[in-house]
Amino acid sequence: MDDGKPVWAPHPTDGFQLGRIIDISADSLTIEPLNQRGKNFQAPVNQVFPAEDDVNKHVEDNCSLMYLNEATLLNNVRVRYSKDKIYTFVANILIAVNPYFEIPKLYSPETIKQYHGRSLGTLPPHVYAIADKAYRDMKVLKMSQSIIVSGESGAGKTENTKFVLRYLTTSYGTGQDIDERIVEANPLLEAFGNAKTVRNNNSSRFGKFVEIHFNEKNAVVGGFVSHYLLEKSRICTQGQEERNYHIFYRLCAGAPEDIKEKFHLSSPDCFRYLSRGCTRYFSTKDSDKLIPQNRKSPEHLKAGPLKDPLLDDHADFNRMCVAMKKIGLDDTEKLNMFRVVAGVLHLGNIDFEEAGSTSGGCVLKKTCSQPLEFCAELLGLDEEDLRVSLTTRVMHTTAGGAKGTAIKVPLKVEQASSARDALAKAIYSRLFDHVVTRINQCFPFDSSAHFIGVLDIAGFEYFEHNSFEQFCINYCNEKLQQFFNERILKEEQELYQREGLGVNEVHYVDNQDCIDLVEAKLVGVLDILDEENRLPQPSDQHFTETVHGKHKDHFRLTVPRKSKLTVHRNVRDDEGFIIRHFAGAVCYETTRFVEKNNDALHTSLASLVSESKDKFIGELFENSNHSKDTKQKAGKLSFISVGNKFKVSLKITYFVRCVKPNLKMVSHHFEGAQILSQLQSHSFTSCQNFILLFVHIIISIFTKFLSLYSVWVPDVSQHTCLCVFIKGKKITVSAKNIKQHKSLLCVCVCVCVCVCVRIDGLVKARNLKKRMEKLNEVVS
Ligand code: AOV
Ligand code: MG
Repeated sequence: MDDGKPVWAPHPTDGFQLGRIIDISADSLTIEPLNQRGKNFQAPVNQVFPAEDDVNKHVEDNCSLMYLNEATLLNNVRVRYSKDKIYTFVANILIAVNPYFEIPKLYSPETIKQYHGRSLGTLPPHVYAIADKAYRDMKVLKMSQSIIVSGESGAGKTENTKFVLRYLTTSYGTGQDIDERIVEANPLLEAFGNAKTVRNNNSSRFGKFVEIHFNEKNAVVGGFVSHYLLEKSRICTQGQEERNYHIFYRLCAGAPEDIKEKFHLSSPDCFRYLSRGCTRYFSTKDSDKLIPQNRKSPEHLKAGPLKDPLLDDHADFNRMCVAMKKIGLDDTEKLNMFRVVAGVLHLGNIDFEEAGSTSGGCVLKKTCSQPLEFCAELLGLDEEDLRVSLTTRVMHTTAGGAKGTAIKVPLKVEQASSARDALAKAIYSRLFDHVVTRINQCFPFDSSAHFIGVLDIAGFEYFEHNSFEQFCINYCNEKLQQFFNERILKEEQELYQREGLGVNEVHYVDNQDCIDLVEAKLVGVLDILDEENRLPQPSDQHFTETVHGKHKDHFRLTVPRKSKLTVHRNVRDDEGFIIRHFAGAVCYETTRFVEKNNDALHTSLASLVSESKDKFIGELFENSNHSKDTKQKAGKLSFISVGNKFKVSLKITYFVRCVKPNLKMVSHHFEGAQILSQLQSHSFTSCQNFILLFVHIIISIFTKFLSLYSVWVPDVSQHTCLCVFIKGKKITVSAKNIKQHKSLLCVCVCVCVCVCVRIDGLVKARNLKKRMEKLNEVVS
């Protein structure tokens, strides 16, 4: 690098900048930036990388770069992004940069047709290429496949998941209803499970694993959606500038007048559960009426208090209704769902005040008789029973170990408010379960041979204030990263070792310790939190102290105030902790952790709703797969069940790693440094098979030299990689027989005179014939 050639050196905002080495000391280099002559700076040796000869040139697969390193990878992605080429391969892993605008024709039906049956590498990188590869492998290997879409919040996971589903159903469906239904289920799922956050206007607040099932003839026969970890706290409170689930606003904005009247709906401003994010409530002396006080930007003021200028709730409501119809839901079912949503809104408006008697209990505020009436009406409950169940709790005296008489214990204002919120969360989350169950009933299948599963979870998140929700989401992402590490890095290296290949060990950060910190039995944060919930007087402070006490010198856990990694330097150690995740350190404030971990419904409220006069409500509580788990287990169990599904049944996995180009959520803006940190946490540069890369480079040179054929990408995850044809005879060059021949030379000689194709054997005979003819010409 020191012969005057350009190098990439670190840059604070762009990630890397081009420069020239002008001096070398023991551990650092002096670099002169190419575009700012004389403004020399020092850079550590291990952070300076060789640049490609032509930095404006881009390649479809990063493995085709002459020098593959963090900087050239970032530059390649940057150059491609500037030309609206958002997809790039790293072997068979796909990087997808969110363009934040619709790229013409990128997902058109014609493009879908183009990718049909085409091997990876024959066409420009695309999420369709990954989908087709998964399909062809399922067909050839007769094994189910999975595609994992990952990336931070707003990176494009959900959009890419939808493209995969659309591709598979369009290309390999039978043209029947079922294909459309699988795709149309998304607007409905998103209406109930997505919300606007500061990182994404349509952020998924639940994880999903969508399976597309195929029959023996490899045609789509049906689908199945598993969901987990719906963010329940959002139903009652939202962070500043964030919203509740879309459905609430859409219903208020778009429902026809007669329905609005029937469900007593009006503007979102009138509902406590919808206004936490955008408005602040205060009570005046003369009236207890809740008055929304707007504290948003002029843009928001123009749009109306709770109308988000970026979202069209009215149009989205209509779009959702069309989707409901398409998947086969009738009007009664639709209205049932809307009625429950409205019921939850009215429930949220019920407020309490001290009873003023010696009992220490509370009563409903006088202004709340209407919300109580509406809520009871919509949920099929008796008004008086609801009032009593919200303000008291039934306890049984125990006499000699036997259950004694039931007594009603009055609840304090805060306790009654918590009981109300717990009821709202229980009702809404069961409604969400029901939506998913109904969706699954819309694309049933009797039997299936295999399936392709696509995983889309809520992405890694870090806000100014991070709470229990971010803790759960980031824990899931940590598990996913571990799966990626194991699948791509660990297994690959073990394979090289088994086969005696002298490939240098690739270093990567194993995050098992971070996962143990969260989920280990007894000492893990989740178990400590559960234990805290079991105490007679649980407290966030005691929980936090226990966490710090049990993990005093843990590398992954630190006390906030000592940290330089976060803006929360003044958070006290009994108020939070910092966890060093694979994607960065996050400071969690533990206030309300205990409460959020405990969604327990008082027995009186639970039995009240399960005995509702309304059949639909009764069924929600009867059929819910929550059964007795009124307590949220931080998603631990549900995530593991999805995780196990990968580990046990799906050996072959494809990765689409989504990248968010900027925090402003705008198009054509590439923030190099923050993209680099996303790419680093994906560990791309370390996951190559170096030998195959070498062979690949040689092939590139010769194919270029002979102007023969396009270059085929070696398949890193499957160690057999290339096929070589000489006069019609196929020679397979795999990691294994490279070792057998004990010489790379023979491979290179073969490569000089032949065309290589991937071992997957899916190259079309037609293409092959043409190639062979040309090849014969060259050979002769
Ligand atoms: P996420 O799923 O990764 O975030 P989304 O898939 O919801 O992110 O993408 C966020 C927004 O980016 C979308 O609403 C689109 O406006 C835009 N977008 C993403 N991909 C594309 C694309 N290929 N073409 C055009 N626009 C796109 V989260 O659910 O918050 O983790 O939790
Ligand atoms: Mg999403």
